[in-house]
Amino acid sequence: MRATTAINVSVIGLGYIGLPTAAFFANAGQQVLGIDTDPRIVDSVNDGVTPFDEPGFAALLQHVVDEGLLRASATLEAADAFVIAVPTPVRKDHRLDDRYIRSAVSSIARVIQGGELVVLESTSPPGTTSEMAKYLLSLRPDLTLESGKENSVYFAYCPERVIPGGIMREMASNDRVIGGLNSASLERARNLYKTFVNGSILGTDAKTAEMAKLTENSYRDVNIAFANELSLICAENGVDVWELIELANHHPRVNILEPGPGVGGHCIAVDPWFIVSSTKQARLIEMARRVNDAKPDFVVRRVEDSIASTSAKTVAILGLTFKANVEDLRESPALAIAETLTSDHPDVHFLIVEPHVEVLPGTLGSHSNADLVDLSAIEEGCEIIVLLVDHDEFLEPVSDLNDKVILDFKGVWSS
Ligand code: SAJ
Repeated sequence: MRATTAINVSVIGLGYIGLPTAAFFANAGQQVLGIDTDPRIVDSVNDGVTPFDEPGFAALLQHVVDEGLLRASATLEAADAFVIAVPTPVRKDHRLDDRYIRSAVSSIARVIQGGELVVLESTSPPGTTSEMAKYLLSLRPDLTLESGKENSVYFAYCPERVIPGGIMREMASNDRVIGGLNSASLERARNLYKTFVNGSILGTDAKTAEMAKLTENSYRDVNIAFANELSLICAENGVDVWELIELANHHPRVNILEPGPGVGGHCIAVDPWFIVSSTKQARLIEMARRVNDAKPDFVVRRVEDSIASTSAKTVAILGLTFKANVEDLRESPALAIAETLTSDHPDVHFLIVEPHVEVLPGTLGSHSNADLVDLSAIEEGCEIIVLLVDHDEFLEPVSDLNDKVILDFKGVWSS
C-alpha cells in the first residue's frame, strides 16, 4: 500500500471532457491531479480559471481549485486511479492515431506501483483498452492483469457521453457504460464513478463498452445523414424540407433529426470511422459519413449559384462554429464553407457574424474580403444572407429581409 500519495484520481488530458471530469471527481471529495502538456492550461486551471467556455463550469472549477481538491501539473504522480481523456484523432486511413494514449500510458508506467485502476475515457476503436493494457505491461512486466495480487493493475473503459454546451447538466446525470477487462476492474471503476454519477452505471466488458460509444455517435450520424439526404432531395423537388420533416415527425414512430450545413465537432464527424475501419460490414455507417461530409459542398454550390444569379457584391454569413451556442470551431462545416467562399470569390465582400469568436479564425482572418461584424451591420448593404448556425442570437430575423436572398441552411427563418 502507498503511504505517501494523497492523490485519489489523476486525470490525464484537461480538454473539454477531461477537465470537467476532473472537477466533478474533485467536487465529490476526491483529491484530484489533472495533467496536461499545455502549460497555459495547467496555469489556467491552477488559477481556477477555465480555459474554455462551457455554461456553468467556471464556478465549479473555481470552487474545487479554491478548496484544494483539484490542481494541475505537467508531471504525473502516483495515484489510486488514472483516467485517460486524451485526444484520439483519426488518421487519413480512418484508423486510430494512438500516440496520445501511448504517451499517457508511458507516463503511467513511470509512476504505477501495483493495485491501481486505469480507465480510458477517450473514444476509441474496439480493442483499444486491451491494447493499452498490453502496452503498459510491456513497459512494466513486473505488473499483472490477474486480479487480487499486490502487483495487479486494473483496466476499464468508460466513455464520456456529455454534450458540449450541456456538460454541467449531463456529467452527473447521464447513465454511464463501463467495460472492465475483468470483473475486478469493472467493480473498481464502478466504485470510482459512482462518487459523482447519479445516473445508472451499466457494467459490461471493455470491447462492448468501446462499441457502445461508437454506436451512439454513429446512430446520430446516420440519422443526421438521412435528414441531410432529404434536404438534397427536397431542393431538387422544390419542397421545403423543414415543413416536410415537421409533417413526417407527427407520425408516432418517426423522429427525423435536422438537416444542416454538414456535421462537425470532434465526435460525430470522426467516431463512425473507427467502426468503418474495423470491419467490411459497415456500409450504411460509411455512406452516412460520406453523405454528411458532402453537405458543405452542396451549400457552397447553392451560395455560388445565388451570387452568380444576383451578381451580389456583399454576402453575409451567419455562424462559423460547429453547432449552435458553442465557441468550438473544430471540424466546423460552417467554417469550411466560409473559407471556401471567401477564397474562391475575392471580388465579393463577406460580412461574417459569429457572436462566439472575437477574431476571424484560420485563413478567414487573412482574407481582405472577409470582415467579422455585428449582426446589426448586415441590415443594410448585403444582397444575400447565408445562415449556417442556429445560434440563439439569430433566431429572430434582424430586419426587413424582403430585398435580400435568404439561404437558411438551419431552417431558422424559413419554417
Ligand atoms: N447536427 C445536425 N442535425 C441534428 C443534430 C446535430 O446537423 O439534428 C450537427 C450539429 O450541428 C453538429 C454535429 O451534428 O455539427 C454534431 O452535433 P451534436 O449536437 O449532435 O453532437 P456533439 O458532437 O456535440 O456531441 C455528441 C453527442 N453524442 C450523441 O448525442 C450520441 C454527445 O453526447 C457525445 O458525448 C459527444 O458527441 C462525444 O464527445 O462523443
